[in-house]
Amino acid sequence: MGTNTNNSGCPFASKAGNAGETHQTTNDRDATLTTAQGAPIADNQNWLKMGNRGPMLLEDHIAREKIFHFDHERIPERVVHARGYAAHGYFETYASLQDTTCADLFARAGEKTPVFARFSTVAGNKGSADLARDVRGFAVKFYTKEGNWDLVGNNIPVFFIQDAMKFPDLIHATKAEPDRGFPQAQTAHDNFWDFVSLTPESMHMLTWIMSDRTVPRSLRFMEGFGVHTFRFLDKAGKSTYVKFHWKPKLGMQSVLWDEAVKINGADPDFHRRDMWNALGADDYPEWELGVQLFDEAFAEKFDFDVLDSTKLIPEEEVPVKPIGRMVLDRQVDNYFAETEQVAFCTQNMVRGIDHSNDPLLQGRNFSYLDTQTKRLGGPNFTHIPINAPKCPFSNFQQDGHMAMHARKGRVNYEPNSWGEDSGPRENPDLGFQSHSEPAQGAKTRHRSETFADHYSQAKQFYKSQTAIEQEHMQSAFSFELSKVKREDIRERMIAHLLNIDTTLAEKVAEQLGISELPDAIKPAIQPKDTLKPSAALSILKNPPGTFKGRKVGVIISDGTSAKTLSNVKSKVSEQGGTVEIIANKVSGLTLDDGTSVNADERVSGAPSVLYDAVAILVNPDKTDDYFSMKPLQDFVSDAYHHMKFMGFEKHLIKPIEKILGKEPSTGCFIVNEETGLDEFSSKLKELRCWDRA
Ligand code: HDE
Repeated sequence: MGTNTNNSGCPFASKAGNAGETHQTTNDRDATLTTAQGAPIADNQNWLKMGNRGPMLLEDHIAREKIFHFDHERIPERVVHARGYAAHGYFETYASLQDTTCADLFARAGEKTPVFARFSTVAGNKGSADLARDVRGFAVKFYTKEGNWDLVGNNIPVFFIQDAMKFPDLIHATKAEPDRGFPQAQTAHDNFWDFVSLTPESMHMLTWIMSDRTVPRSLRFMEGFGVHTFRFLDKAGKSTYVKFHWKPKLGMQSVLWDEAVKINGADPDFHRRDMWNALGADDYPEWELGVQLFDEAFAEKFDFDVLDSTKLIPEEEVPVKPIGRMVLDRQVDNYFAETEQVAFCTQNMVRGIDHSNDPLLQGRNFSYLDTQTKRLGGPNFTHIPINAPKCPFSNFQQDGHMAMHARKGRVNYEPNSWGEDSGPRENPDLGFQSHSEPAQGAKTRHRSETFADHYSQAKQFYKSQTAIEQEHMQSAFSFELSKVKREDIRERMIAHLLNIDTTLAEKVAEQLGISELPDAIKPAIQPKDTLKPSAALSILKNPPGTFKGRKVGVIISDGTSAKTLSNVKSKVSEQGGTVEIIANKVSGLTLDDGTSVNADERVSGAPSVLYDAVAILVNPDKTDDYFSMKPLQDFVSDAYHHMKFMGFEKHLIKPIEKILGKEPSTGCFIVNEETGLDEFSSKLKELRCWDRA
């Protein structure tokens, strides 16, 4: 391919516009730019004109085709979960589950099934920031040998509502208010809190979304849940109830709210960048898939209705049994083709897995197919490669928009009697079987009484958190409700919180300035005080015990000790983490031994909220320059107040003290070439120095 300016050698250059514009030309047919019809294009810079200065001619079919296609580049974004990020990988089965399910993907130990996993926020539009306080979608498409199975879950095990009928209201109330078109990606507004405070079944979910679960540090550090109760069916049709759990191998971790707010400004793509970089560095995220299995007898005895999606089954009551692992090991080739066009559907089921009568799940089974048809423009979205099964498939469906698979021959129906060319047939042995559940009753729009307890598990969730996590929840409720302008809505919420935990209600009321507590809302049925705290519900009670996948931000300057820098890098790497270099310029830094290094970021572009821990190795000669920079002062102050482990050289104590207004102490380490680094690096796996709080 040749690069010619329009004044030098390109045959069309003389006709072209601005001097200095670049025409990249070729003589190779295979490398030739063509129209969508395959016709070679000679000039991709200039619309056909009458004379050099116009007018432009509508007859230019090449320019019109280009612009027409551009005009149609967008498809409707998802109504919910618009902002998402996805990756390819595989699921590996640990052991045969054939005694419980005949699902083929679980039939053989070591079997690997390709997967595509998409993580998302719910409320924001496609361009919103990653660190919104929000539930994260956790959707996995398994391309099994017996068809696609989609497990379309969230990173929270319960949901806001019990019945699909209420979903449009929930989402309308959550998203931007219709008159003003804001707020974006936030529940901190009147409509949301008005709706949920009139919807007691939301209370359990509210405690989760006001917890640290909704500000994950990385998509790689969060759990996932199928939420609903599903069924496993064995070959004989015997049913076992199942709840699905994804457990991240790197453990759970969240950011503080103050960090989330600042990350959204500093790097709105924080989560997707983290995932992209991890995959690019062959640091593959991994989750274990676990199941809680139980039978009808347990379901009958359990305190709550297992068909109610606002309830969970504590792991202490039914342990999560690991059945396989998912490894994500490949970035997408094209974001639109894969991440945007992937069409998850809860009704994509395979033999051996079945729905339960959960009224939320059954409503979803209608919604997803409907939404994909609208979003992707017709019923043939399964022909798009990311949605197509990877196993053989064959049926008599035909035509429709963008049909890609056309059956050859005369037959497009069955039964038929066309012999060899007669097409596919039913297979009772391999085909999907529904659980043959007896059903009877009057048609009714009633909600079962077994769904009526809206507070007990909310109480249990709050009780299960550490004191730090409880404080975060109090602040989150106060933050959100302080953005609500109507006092009666705020008070209504306090009246609900009184049914969950008195201290929680009092603290939030105090932080909002409500001096007189309202009466508690009268519950439909009395909440239980007897549910035991469940450690599995807390993030901090389950520390990862590793720094793997995490990052230290290291500030250096000209003259920084090459040895100390290299030792910091190797110590962090021993802990499984990585280092990012930050300086006052991105290239041409010279260390004390004369070696030249580049930085990954400038100080002004890399606030400490982007890192899990920090080290500051600024040379004494450069200390005044660096410490007079406001971004550096914020870096230090935030790192300290966000309770990050900090390592710095001895001469930096004074300038740091000046910023903090006190001596840096707990969780701070004096490091140099020889000493301090072991102490600093061995602390990293604790992730945060909570003692400093
Ligand atoms: Fe969804 N949901 N949802 N949802 N949902 C969608 O489908 C819906 C619910 C979830 O990465 C939509 O493709 C209804 C629960 C995820 O592409 C839509 C109800 C859970 C994703 C839809 C629910 C989810 C969606 C929008 C109440 C957790 C993103 C675009 C009955 C278990 C999947 C689309 C992806 C997406 C409907 C409730 C998870 C409109 C009607 C509960 C992870 O079909």
